[in-house]
Amino acid sequence: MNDIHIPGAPQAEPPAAEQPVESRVPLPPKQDQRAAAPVSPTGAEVPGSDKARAQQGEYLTTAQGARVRDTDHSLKAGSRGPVLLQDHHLREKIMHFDHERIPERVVHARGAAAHGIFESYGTAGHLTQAKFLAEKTTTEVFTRFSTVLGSRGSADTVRDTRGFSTKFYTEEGNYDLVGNNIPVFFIQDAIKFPDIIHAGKPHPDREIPQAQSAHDTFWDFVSLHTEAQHHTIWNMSDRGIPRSLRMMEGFGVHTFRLINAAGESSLVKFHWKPKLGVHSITWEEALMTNGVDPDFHRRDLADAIEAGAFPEWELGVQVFPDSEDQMFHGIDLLDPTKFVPEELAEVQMLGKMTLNANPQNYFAETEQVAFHPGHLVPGIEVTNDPLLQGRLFSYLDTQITRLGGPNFAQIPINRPRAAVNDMLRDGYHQTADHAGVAPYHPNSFDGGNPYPVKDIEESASAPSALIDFPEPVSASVKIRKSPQSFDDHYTQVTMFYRSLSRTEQLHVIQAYTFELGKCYEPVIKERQLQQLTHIDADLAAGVAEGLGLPVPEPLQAPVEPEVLSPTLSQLGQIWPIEGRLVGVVVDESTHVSAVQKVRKAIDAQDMVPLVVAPTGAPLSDGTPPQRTYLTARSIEFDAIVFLTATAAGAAGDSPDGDHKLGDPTGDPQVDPRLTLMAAEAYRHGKAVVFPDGSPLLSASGVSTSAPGVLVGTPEQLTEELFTLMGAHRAWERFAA
Ligand code: HDE
Repeated sequence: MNDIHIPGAPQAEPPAAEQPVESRVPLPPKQDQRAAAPVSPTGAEVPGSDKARAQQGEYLTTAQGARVRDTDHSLKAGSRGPVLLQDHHLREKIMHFDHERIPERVVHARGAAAHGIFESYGTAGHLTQAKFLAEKTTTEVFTRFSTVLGSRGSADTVRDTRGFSTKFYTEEGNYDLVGNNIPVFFIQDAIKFPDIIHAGKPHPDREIPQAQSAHDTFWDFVSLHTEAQHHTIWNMSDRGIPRSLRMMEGFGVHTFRLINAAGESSLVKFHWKPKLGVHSITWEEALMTNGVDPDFHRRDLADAIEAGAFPEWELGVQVFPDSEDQMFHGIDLLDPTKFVPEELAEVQMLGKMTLNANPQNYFAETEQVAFHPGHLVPGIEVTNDPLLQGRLFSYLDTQITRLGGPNFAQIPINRPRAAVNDMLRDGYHQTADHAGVAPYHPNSFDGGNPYPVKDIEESASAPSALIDFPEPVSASVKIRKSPQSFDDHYTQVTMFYRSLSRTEQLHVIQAYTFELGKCYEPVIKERQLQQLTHIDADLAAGVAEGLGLPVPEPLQAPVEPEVLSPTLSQLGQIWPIEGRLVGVVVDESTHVSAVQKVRKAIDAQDMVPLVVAPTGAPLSDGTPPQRTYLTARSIEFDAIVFLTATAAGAAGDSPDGDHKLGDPTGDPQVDPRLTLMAAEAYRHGKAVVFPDGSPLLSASGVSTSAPGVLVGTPEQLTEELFTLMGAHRAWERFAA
């Protein structure tokens, strides 16, 4: 019964059991994968080059193309003799291997990416002349998601901000929207970026902890540098532990300027809205996931795309008049620690992004992609946000070290689909073979080419070109200072906390308590508690109680926010469930017909059923289990259907083979691994289905009357299960 495609197969064709001994045409790439587009370093289309640039040959060669007879033995003076220096193949192979790694990104090192398309609704013409937004067009994109603090090999479900960067390969040049899943930032001025990152990264002496903010230096910085409190509370909220990269919002964070064909300017903030809604996991689940499946988000994205459940986001903007003071409802639009609640300015949708292909090669695409907020197209401009201004320097500069020189725009994934006539020449890793003798302007040798637009056309019909918007700059003095309007560090933090549901507020309290509980220095905890008293008394009291510390007297009382923003809450709606994972747990007593019925019902919802069986042996109809009681853990599943009438383990299983079996609690007749799975899914708020009278219920202590617990004939309960899953979790299970 292999009728349901389970994502995650490593190859297009299963490998042969024996080592092949005849050369053959290489396997095609997997159906769900796509490489960077086959364009030349100067943006020209190169027919057929997609095939040509992959290694196609049936015979192993050296880097110079000479066929190799043997790659398993070095050339030696006799079979027991020393290795000969003349073995070019050996030296070339090892030399290249020695240099396979490049420096990881100093921030956002761990990432996962996908190719896709952006379809604009053609509704933005009144705002911008950028063609990919103003007209109804389709533009290819490449999107990379990331965590911020961890190294490239760190785990996915850490508590952190997520990067959300999209490269639009527009006909007017590449446009990069380099954002995060949180709409505000830690700092107001780029000059503080090394400080916040040094504070968040592992301690320089022992290089721990990895990929975490739960340590003294992070809390030292944010409790002293109070503008960081806003971003920090978002991190402490459920936004810091997303269920999936597919279930995150994205934000441009800064205010940008759009300019329309009439030269009129508007200020905007960019938003990505996920079709699947914004969802998170619980903190305990996140911690477990980091051990059980550190690649959880990366796998989830790739599997969903492979399964055809293509993730989608709508791109929208909040629009503000480009007024002289650049304020909106008292919010300074140049302050990146503030956002504008959607209740004050609705998000106007401009188009939709669909991620529909996985990268063909992680290094070539996901690792080598180079984003930059300064990669703009005509009609999109930056503002004077001091954080954004600093970024405009950093992203070019960082690639010199990371990608080894100034020609990183020529790496296939970074190549524009527009003609490139940049007159930039030579340098490390130059792959273009430039013709002409006059790479300078003006010239009279190469026919004067290439021309800046202004030198040949000044008319309205001139080709589009980047715009330097003539924004007035008031007479001023050189000064190292932020404007006074950047001074309020707490009101929006209070607004954020009070806009959350009680369930979410309790998660925030738990998160602060956990993180501060991991700090060693009492003064750090006390100082941060003091900060919390400026945000909300209930929050400060909750955290102080968990830490066992007295609540400090607030130095300034929290300011009652003028508006709350209920759209900040993730709870209370029903969302699509496609691409989610459902565990289907079987035991010796399970009828295969029930398994097939449940699998089909799940598959029909574009979700993935993963069969969990006592061992890896196929079921009686040949269906292969995807997990066993040994390999499965509840964290992988959004919901679990137990088809286990007895829930007894397989004969002969012993704690020597799986220590989970040695759990002395529960019912001795029930396999402790199923008890554990049921109890975990229950306490993580997941929907769970049990057969009538299953001893698993009492063994795991799950109450049949609890919200989200379904008991009966599992095959008949799938519709009810799917409805529950649409709400993501049964949070009301824990309502006080
Ligand atoms: Fe970045 N950031 N950043 N950042 N950032 C980088 O660029 C930097 C900031 C963001 O998937 C680096 O190519 C400075 C805000 C994302 O490849 C580096 C400042 C936002 C990514 C850099 C900021 C971001 C980066 C490291 C303060 C959200 C990953 C490697 C002024 C709006 C992009 C690289 C990818 C990456 C510098 C602040 C988002 C060092 C100096 C605010 C999503 O250049």
